[in-house]
Amino acid sequence: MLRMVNQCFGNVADEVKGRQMPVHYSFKDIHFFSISSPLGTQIVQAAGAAYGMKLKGSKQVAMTSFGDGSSSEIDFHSGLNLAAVTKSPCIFMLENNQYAISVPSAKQSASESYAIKAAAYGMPGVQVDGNDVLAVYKVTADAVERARNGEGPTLIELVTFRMSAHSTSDDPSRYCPPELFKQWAEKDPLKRYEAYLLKAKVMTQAEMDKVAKDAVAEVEAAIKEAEKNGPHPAPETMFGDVYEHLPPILEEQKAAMLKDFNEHGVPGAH
Ligand SMILES: Cc1ncc(C[n+]2csc(CCOP(=O)(O)OP(=O)(O)O)c2C)c(N)n1
Ligand SMILES: [Mg+2]
Repeated sequence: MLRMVNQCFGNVADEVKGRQMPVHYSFKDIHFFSISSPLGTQIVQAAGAAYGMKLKGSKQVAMTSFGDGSSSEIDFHSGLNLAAVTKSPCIFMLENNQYAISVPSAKQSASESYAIKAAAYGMPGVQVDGNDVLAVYKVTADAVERARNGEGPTLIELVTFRMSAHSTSDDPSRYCPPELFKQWAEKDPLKRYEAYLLKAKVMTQAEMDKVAKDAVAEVEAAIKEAEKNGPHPAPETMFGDVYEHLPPILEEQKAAMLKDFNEHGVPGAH
């Protein structure tokens, strides 16, 4: 949790050194690769990684997720085609939450579903209720098994709804009928799963309340801890991680930037 909050803050302990937008988490040790701000980038990256896994003969599976909006990017075509033609162990999770910022699905795609697009690439396409935790688990587990058995990629369309704005600069009341929020509130996946767990006597209400309370406490503790870390990574870190030996032109730029920083503080602040 702390690692995630450090990334959101882009502080001195952020493992990606403040180079990514918030929620673009990346954890090398657990093979969790960041999403990308340019939509769809991760689709081709996942297909490439999956092909590499296949060539190495590993039993790993690459899984990537993206929104309905990314299905219109050329990366969607390139990634799905590459994975299918190479029969790579890749799972494409398309979160169809009905909107790409303000663009409704009907203006995004003329296909009868997103899942159906898989047929053209020669891979299975599965449409699932994205608000049903167990259904999502089942179709994902099946896709992992297919991938591990050498049967290639799967496209999974998770049908859901975006219950809030795309971002803080978005206002869904300008384009989204209010009754949709009411309808989809009834299908809240957490409430549904809680109801199932109660009915199946897997957990009691008190146990579930404790899980929810503990989760909030964990996030709050991580935020307090992350606030103790320095506000941003040292400016010279932006020159690292690309070259083993920095080329002279970049050495020059680094020296000029550090001189400026030492005289005026944070770049852009003067
Ligand atoms: C290549 C590219 N084009 C445009 C954008 C601007 N943009 C950011 S998010 C977004 C819509 C994404 O749709 P979706 O993934 O369905 O997101 P949702 O609104 O459901 O959160 C767009 C067009 C971008 N980030 N990258
Ligand atoms: Mg969307």
